[in-house]
Amino acid sequence: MNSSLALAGVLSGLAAGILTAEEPRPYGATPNGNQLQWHETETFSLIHYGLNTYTDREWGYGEEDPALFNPAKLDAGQVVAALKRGGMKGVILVAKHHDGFCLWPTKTTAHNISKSPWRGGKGDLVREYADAAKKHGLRFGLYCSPWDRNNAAYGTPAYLPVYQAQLRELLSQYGTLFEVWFDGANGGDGYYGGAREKRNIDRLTYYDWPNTWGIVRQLQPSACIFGDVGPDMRWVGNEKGCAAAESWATFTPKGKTDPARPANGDSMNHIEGPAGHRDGAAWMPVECDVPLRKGWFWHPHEDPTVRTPAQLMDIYFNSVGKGGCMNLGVAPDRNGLVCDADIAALDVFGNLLRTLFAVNFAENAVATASHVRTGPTTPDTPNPYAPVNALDSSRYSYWATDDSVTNATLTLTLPAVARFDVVRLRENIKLGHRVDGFAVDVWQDGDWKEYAKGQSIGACRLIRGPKVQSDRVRLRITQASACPCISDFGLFAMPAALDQKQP
Ligand code: FUL
Repeated sequence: MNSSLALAGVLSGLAAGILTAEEPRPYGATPNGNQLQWHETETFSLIHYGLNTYTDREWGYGEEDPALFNPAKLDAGQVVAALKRGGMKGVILVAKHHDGFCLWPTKTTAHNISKSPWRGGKGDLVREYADAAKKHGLRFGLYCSPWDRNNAAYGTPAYLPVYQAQLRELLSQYGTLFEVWFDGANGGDGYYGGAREKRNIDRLTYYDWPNTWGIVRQLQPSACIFGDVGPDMRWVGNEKGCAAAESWATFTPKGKTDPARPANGDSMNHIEGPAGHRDGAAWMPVECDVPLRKGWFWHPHEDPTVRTPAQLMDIYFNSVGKGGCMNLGVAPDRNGLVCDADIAALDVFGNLLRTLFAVNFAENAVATASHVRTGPTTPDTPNPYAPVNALDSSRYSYWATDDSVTNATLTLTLPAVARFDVVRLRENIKLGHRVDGFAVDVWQDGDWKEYAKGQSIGACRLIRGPKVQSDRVRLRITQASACPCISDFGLFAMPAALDQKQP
């Protein structure tokens, strides 16, 4: 639109007293650009692999011999390709777990991969994963455990510079990272250079989180930082990958000693992680981590514990479907490869996901709404808040109402009768969590029947109900803190293989 037309529109709107053509103001905390990209990533994997894989432990003591690490067939490409087929869009490698063994040739400690026989002591597993992720188009992230049961200095002030130097190496040598993971397990017994004792640290102060996080901000400005209580994403508070029935991306972390100054590990209220806080102070969405098998590391007898594709789908609905991300732990075996049992589960799950979202029955629907935000009124300018915006694939184009309207309906008339059992809703989260209550109705036997209802929508709300057949559906916004800005109203059918299985 040229500027004189725009001005004319503004003036005529003013004259009519109805002008709300400007974008709705954001409500409450909103995501930054890194967090938006994180939301779009939705599914990624956390890779645990190292000396524990060979000692059959979950938490190595820190005294393990690097000579144990010599996988002849290791192939990061095989792992990353399996993740990709399994529907994962990112991979986070545990570069150092609590046992302190570094999977890259660090200068900070001798307890690293160069002391192993693998690749003649010239190997760099972080490099191989970074390269494989790039090749297969997955985003890459790293986890470097703050707790280090090998390091003699752990528990004294001399350890922090070592840890920070490890982070600097990892954050400057392996390309762009989308996420840096700070684990909450900290302090306890360990080898500690031969001392073999218990060392406790003050979780609030020991790691100097403001400056340690500052290293990430400086070296990887586009990475999100994960910790128990932020700063960018919060832990879901369980290792089942399961957020609360109503989950909010907003959260107000509380510090133990100073509620106004939370710090990682000082996770007084991580118990509130599954639900978050409506109107929480920060946009700190929920990351739902869960291992594919019982343990995070591979163990010889845990094949029977591999989660079934149906269970993985439940996890997806309880994480991505609650506005968070699903972080699925995958553990390469002693060959450094994803084993057959895990491949089978990942392959089926990935296919189910692709099948589920292959057809959106709402795509070519006619969308009408009880209220539509007043937009520019020139004939050649489509209203940017039109109902049809809830049907395209953009997360940021949206249907909105005028500021004063917080109860409204969006009705879809489908091109044909469809049989569906999954509804997907999204708000344009650039404008915050606005909706507090909604219902979905389906037109059946000449009347509207309530199909589902809930409170939170946010980045993504997936609802799985009984199979119904209809050509008309309706979203009712029953309560909102600011005018609704709905970017998606989609309808899908669960693949036949999962038809009978309700979460
Ligand atoms: C936990 C760790 O203690 C586990 O070993 C694993 O790394 C998991 C992802 O986080 O806190």
